[in-house]
Amino acid sequence: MPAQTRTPRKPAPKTRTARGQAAQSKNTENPVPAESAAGNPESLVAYYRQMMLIRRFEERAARAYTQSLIGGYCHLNLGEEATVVGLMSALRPTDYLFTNYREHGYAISRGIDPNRVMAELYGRIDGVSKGWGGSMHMFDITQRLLGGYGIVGGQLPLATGAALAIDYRGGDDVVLCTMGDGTTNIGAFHESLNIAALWNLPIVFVIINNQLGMGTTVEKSSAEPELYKRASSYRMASERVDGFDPTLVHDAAVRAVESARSGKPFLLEVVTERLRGHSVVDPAKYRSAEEVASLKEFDPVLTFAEKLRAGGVLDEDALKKIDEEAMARTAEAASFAESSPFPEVETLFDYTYATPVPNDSRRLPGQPLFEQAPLPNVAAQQGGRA
Ligand SMILES: Cc1ncc(C[n+]2csc(CCOP(=O)(O)OP(=O)(O)O)c2C)c(N)n1
Repeated sequence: MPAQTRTPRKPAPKTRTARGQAAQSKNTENPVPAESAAGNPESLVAYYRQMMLIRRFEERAARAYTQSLIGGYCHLNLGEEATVVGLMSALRPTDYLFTNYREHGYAISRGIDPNRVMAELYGRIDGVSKGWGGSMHMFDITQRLLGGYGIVGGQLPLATGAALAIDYRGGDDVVLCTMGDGTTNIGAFHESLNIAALWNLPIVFVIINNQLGMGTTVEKSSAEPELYKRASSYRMASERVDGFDPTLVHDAAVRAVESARSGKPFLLEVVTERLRGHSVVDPAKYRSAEEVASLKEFDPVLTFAEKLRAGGVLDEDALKKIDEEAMARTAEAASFAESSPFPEVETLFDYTYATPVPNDSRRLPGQPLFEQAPLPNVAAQQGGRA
């Protein structure tokens, strides 16, 4: 089979949106009222500070991976900083968050100590998941981050179930569940949206449309590339928003969260761009040199800094200071991670099963514990071959 090649994308439009597509669109099937997108200077600076922290944190994570300080898979939010910060700023602390494996920035923006996020990447006991989850499986009940999932679409039915639990118990919390554009072609996407709409569950499904599922474009993989329109099949309200400006993302997320809180689930599509490969080990050869060069235009940290400078919110010195603080905070997180011990192998099963299971790879949950039964005789089952 010939190697799969990508159709070169059209030259970048000036509006920094999905190429050739409208930046902000609504599904008029079930519209919700619009709000002002204007941000006050303090929140603009807070957004920028968070974005810069995520940027420097992810760059440091990439470096640590190449130094073998981080193992396993590692997917970064580089290019998605405005999207992450805008979304997280719309949640109450008691709302719930489910994400895919690209979640470091969400964990930080949700309020989890960057030291613990970095320690998890390093696989150390002070990590968010005590070192057993790694990059893709962060879980922190205190901040209501319910994972971090490596199976594409795996988080959607679980998030829908969490929304059902909220509804069943009569609370007014909301679940926000993020996914990539590629995930909208997984069966669980359709099953989850269908049941959420039928049962009026308090959930916002968010498509982080970075326009690529590994190396495949949305246009090549989705018969309806305007992904927010898929909500129409379920008579669900939906909206597409420009993910390069945190204030636009924030306002759209507030509308979506309000809708969900009033019992109307919502599908929000945020159009963004990932600046590097699918994971840190992907050289992204499916991108042309021309496209790589054009990515600078889509860098939300640079473009938002320019907006703040032009609007007189921050001058050059203030911007530089925020960057230096982000670098120092990231360096602190890296040294914290490096000095944290690795977990003991004996604790491997402690966080895997709800019932106690001896840490013995020959046993399975449900098998009698300890002395009651002999271990399965693997050698005998294999006809005597050990
Ligand atoms: C069920 C399943 N199929 C395939 C994979 C391999 N896989 C990992 S990430 C990925 C692409 C997903 O792309 P998208 O949903 O757009 O998310 P993004 O990586 O852009 O955040 C695939 C196919 C997987 N992890 N799970």
